[in-house]
Amino acid sequence: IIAIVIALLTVSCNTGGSGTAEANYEVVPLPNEINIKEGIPFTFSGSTRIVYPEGNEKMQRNAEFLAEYMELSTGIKPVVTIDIHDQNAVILSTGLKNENPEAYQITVDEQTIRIDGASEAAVFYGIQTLRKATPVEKKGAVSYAPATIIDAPRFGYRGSMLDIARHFQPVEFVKKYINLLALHNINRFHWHLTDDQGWRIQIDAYPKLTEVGSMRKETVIGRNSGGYDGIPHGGFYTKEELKEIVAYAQERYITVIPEVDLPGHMLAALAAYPELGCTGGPYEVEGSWGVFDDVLCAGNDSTYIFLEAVLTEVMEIFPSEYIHIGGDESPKTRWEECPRCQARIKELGLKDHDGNTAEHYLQSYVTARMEQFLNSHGRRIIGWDEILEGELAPNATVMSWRGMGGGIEAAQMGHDVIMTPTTYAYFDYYQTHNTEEELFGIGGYLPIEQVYSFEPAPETLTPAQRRHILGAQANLWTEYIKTPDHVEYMLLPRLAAMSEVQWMQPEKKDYQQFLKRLPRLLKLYDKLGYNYARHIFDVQA
Ligand code: TNX
Repeated sequence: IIAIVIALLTVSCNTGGSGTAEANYEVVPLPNEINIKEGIPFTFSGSTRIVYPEGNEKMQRNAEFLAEYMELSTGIKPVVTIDIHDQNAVILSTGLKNENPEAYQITVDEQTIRIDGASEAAVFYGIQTLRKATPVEKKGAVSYAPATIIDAPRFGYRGSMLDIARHFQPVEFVKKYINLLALHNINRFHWHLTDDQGWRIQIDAYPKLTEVGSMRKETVIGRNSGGYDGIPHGGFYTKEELKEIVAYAQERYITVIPEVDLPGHMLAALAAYPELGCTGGPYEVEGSWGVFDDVLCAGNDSTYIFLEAVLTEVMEIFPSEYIHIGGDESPKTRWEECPRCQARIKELGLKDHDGNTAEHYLQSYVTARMEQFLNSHGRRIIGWDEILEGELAPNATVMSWRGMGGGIEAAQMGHDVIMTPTTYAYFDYYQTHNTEEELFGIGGYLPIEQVYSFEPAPETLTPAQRRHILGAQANLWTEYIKTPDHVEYMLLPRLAAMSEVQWMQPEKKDYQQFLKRLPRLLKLYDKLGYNYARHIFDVQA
């Protein structure tokens, strides 16, 4: 019944303020301002041209993206040109003056649609809006009501994290995933590339990382319960493939932020190079899930040589300012037992204090040392909120996942923060109370309405502290998620809700209105071949 109501609302919404025009500017995420004007609509047809400024390669690519999108939705592929047309044209320009580099404006009249952005990226978001406003169910010409749309994102960091360490995904799917981020105006792809269950990135200085560390063995029978599949999994990306993906994302104004999770979650690397662990091994690439005691040995000089070599190659592949160094869930058990770690603790003068043990401060030492190394190469670090334990590295950005507390504390200390708390942003949690879903969720319950209600910059912070909240991110861990289809299912449509959290001003957010806009986006998912949780509205009520 609810699905029918939503469908009816969509039909009636199609005219929502847009006269008789077919396009509907009320897309996801909803633009800041949509002013519909009186007058004759613009008609997109077989003779419409897309005009971009001469000599701007990015704008040419933007024009080609729009042409592709229009072809997919309408069956008409418009001509892309630098020739000036003031009739029957979609005109792209970077002429908008705005202090927000991602701000754009769309102006529609009978003759033209103009998309003016404050940057090429901004024009790209205008193109996404136009594309989502265009109906997909009919072939041929489309009419657009005269209007002015004024839009800019709330947050500069709009992220989505994908874990391909637990289950590897092919390059082609990673590209499809990047296109999905683009559709939701997401501009950061946090890529979790290493973990206990797999090392997925080619490193020339340490070839066994991928030779040994990229393949996990069949899970031992008996441990094989609660969703472990007992099947060996493997795969890694070559440098060429990684660079290709970085470029592919860049064309879509998405920065890839690589994560090398250290010093914990390192069993795949330890299996390849046992001398990096405190006990010397032997170790195995983990076949089950959890938090494991064997971590990089902070007492070994070889650990630091290893990390610097790995990060050097990571920097060669990934031009992003940020490198994510993980830092989460790193037990101190081995360090407590290890004479070399204890010697280093002594040498550094680390002591138990303020509720932290000397071993916590040893992890802070590892993090700060890596930060210093990356800073000296012009990069910055992000770490999970565990890096707050002990002493926070001086320039670190904190990714708050165990609730918002870590992020609030870091912002109060003047550090930048990305909010990604489990309660709103963990898309490995299930979406509905449905047996099958619960089986594949990692445990928690996260319905789309809760994602929508997420406020990343709490009022408890002062305005100056709130400015340290750079943005929000959805995280998809893939312990139980093997196939591309399943990845898409977990993301959609919750990513649509997250995109409104990331993009819209909070006072304009309205869950009921979002539900009315959503069905048209779902049609686009269908058209683009994305799988999504179709049934959530039937069950949720
Ligand atoms: C905690 S979130 C982890 C991951 C797991 C996830 C499962 C974080 C920094 N660490 O290793 O995959 O929980 O929800």
